[in-house]
Amino acid sequence: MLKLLTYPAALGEFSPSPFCVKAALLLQMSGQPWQREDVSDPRKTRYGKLPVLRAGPEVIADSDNIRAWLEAQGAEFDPGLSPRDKAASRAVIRMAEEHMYFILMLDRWGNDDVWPTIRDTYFGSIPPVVRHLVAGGLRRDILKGLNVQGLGRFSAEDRLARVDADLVALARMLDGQPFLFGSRMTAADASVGAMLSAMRSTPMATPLARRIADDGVLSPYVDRATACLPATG
Ligand SMILES: N[C@@H](CCC(=O)N[C@@H](CS)C(=O)NCC(=O)O)C(=O)O
Repeated sequence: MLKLLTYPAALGEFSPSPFCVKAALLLQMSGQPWQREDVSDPRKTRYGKLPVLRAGPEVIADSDNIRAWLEAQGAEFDPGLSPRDKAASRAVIRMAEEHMYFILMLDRWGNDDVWPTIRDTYFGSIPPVVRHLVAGGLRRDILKGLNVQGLGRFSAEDRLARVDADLVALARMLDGQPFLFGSRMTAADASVGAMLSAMRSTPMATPLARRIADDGVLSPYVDRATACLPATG
């Protein structure tokens, strides 16, 4: 049985990590039986990150590698898509994972109002004094990385304006159809649905979370894209 190593369920999500949610969606779409295995500390994994898939003796780290592995086993995530649509799918996936993701990180780790909830949710198993030290150090490292990436230098308002253009583009792509490329869920929906779902679940109803929750196209889309996931209990 395939095992998905994922961060535990939190914030009402299968996992607070959009990449773990993406991997879970790809597994569901592949039709292969799988189970979750909750991991809180990713440091011993190949890239020090989650998700990781265990398939017998094989260990596949990184959600894109998990996708490639499932495809090598016969899964088809984009059936019927033209070469042009497949190219657009690749671009949309990168927009979600390499732009929207950093906006999400800043909404969670860079917002002083949200941070205490994130800290106590992600690191709740660590006793309070150590938790504050460990989580605070990690937060500093993450914010340093986001500063180098560049979006960390934007104000919250400027970030929201920047990501709003992505959200408008996604809503236009969805225009009148259930999923990004038509009536069937494809690989792009696993990435984009997971990212929007994570953004919508950020506690304290940040302006970004509200922006998605209140969007008459995007919010029902998130529900559709994540509907096949096992209940978080
Ligand atoms: N490119 C990776 C990204 C995975 C990723 O960034 N995972 C984050 C959680 S959303 C993580 O485990 N971060 C731990 C760390 O950086 O220390 C993928 O697609 O799987």
